[in-house]
Amino acid sequence: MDSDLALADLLAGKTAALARAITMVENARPGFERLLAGVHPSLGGARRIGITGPPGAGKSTLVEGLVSAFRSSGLRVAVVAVDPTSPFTGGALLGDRIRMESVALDPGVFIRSMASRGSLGGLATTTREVCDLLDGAGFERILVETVGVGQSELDVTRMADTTVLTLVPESGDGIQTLKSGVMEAADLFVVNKADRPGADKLRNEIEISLDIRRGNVMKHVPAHHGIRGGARSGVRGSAAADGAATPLAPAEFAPWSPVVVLTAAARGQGIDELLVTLDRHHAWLVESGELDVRRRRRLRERTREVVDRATRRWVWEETGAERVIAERLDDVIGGRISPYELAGAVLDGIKQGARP
Ligand SMILES: Nc1nc2c(ncn2[C@@H]2O[C@H](COP(=O)(O)OP(=O)(O)O)[C@@H](O)[C@H]2O)c(=O)[nH]1
Ligand SMILES: [Mg+2]
Repeated sequence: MDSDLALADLLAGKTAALARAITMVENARPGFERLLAGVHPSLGGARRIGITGPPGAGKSTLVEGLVSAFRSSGLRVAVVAVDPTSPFTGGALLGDRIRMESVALDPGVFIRSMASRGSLGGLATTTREVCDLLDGAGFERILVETVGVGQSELDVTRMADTTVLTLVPESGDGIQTLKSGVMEAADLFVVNKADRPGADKLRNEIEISLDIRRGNVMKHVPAHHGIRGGARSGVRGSAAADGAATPLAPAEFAPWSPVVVLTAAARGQGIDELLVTLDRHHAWLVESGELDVRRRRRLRERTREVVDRATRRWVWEETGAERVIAERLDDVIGGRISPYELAGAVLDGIKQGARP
C-alpha cells in the first residue's frame, strides 16, 4: 500500500517523505489516518514546546534563537508555525534571509507553516497530527508558534508539553487584558525585547500575579493533606505517602512555579537561560508525573477528535442527511417547520439507519 511505503520512508527520517506526509494529513487525503496510526507506536521521542503570544512579540525571532541553540547541541528540531492571521512564506518566519538559507540546507531543521484554510477536523487537530509526524520522523524538539492572546493559547497547551507565553514591555498593563485562562496555561513566561524600557516592570507584574495564584495553590494543598493529617503544604513525595487515593494530578502536590525569563531575542540574549528553564520544566514534568498526565489527556482528546471528524464525515457523506434537508428546506423557508425540527428529522433518519 501507498501509505505503508510513505510510513517506512517517514520513520526512516526522509525529508521528502515527511513533507508529503504532512500534505497528505493537511488535506485529509485517502490513507492519512492509516499513516497516523502507523506512526503512533514511534511517538514520544520529541519534546513539544508551544511558543505563543501577541503578534509582534518576537515569537519567530525567539524560535530562530532556539533553533540555533538546539542545533548547536546536535538536536534535530522542527518548527510548526500556526498563524491564521497572516499566510507566511518561508522568509517571514526567520526574518533573516541569509540565516534562513543556511537553515534550509540543514537536514536537522524542518520548518512548516500550517495552512489556515479550514481542515475537516479543525486547525488544532491537524496541527497536533502534524506534530506526530514530526515526532515519528525523529525530531527531538518541536516548536509550535501560534499567534493570539485568547483561545489559541489554550489550544497550544493541549498539544505542547511546555507552553511559553511571550510578552513584551509594550504590553505594559497588558497582563490585565489577557483573557482568563491564558496566564494559567503558561508554564514559562518570556518578557522579550528586554532591551527596551519596562521589561523589569512587566516581570514584576507577572510575578505578582503568579504569587497570587501560588497563594491560592498553597491555601488548597493543606486541605487535601489535612484529611489524613499528612505533611505540610506542597512537599513533594507526600502525594505518594498519601497512597494516591485521589485521582488528583501529582502536580497538585509538587506544583511547578512558572518562571519569568527576560530575553532580547533579536540580540540572542537570554536564550541560554530560556534553554535551561525549558530543561528544568521538562525534568519537572517527568519527575512529577505531569508529563504522563498531559500525554494521557492528549491521547484521550485526540481519540475524541478523530471520532468527531469521522462522525461528521459519515453524516454528510454517507447518510441521507443532505437529501432530507434538500427535500424539506422549502418547509423551513415557508415557516412550516423550524431548522430544529428538520435537524431532528435528520437525526431520527440516521438513527433508523438511513442510507443514501
Ligand atoms: N527591540 C527588539 N526587537 C525585537 C526583539 N525580538 C524581536 N524583535 C523585533 O520585533 C519584530 C517582530 O518580531 P517577530 O519575531 O516577527 O514577532 P512575532 O510576530 O511574535 O513572531 C521584528 O521586527 C523583530 O526584529 C528584541 O529582543 N528586541
Ligand atoms: Mg511570527
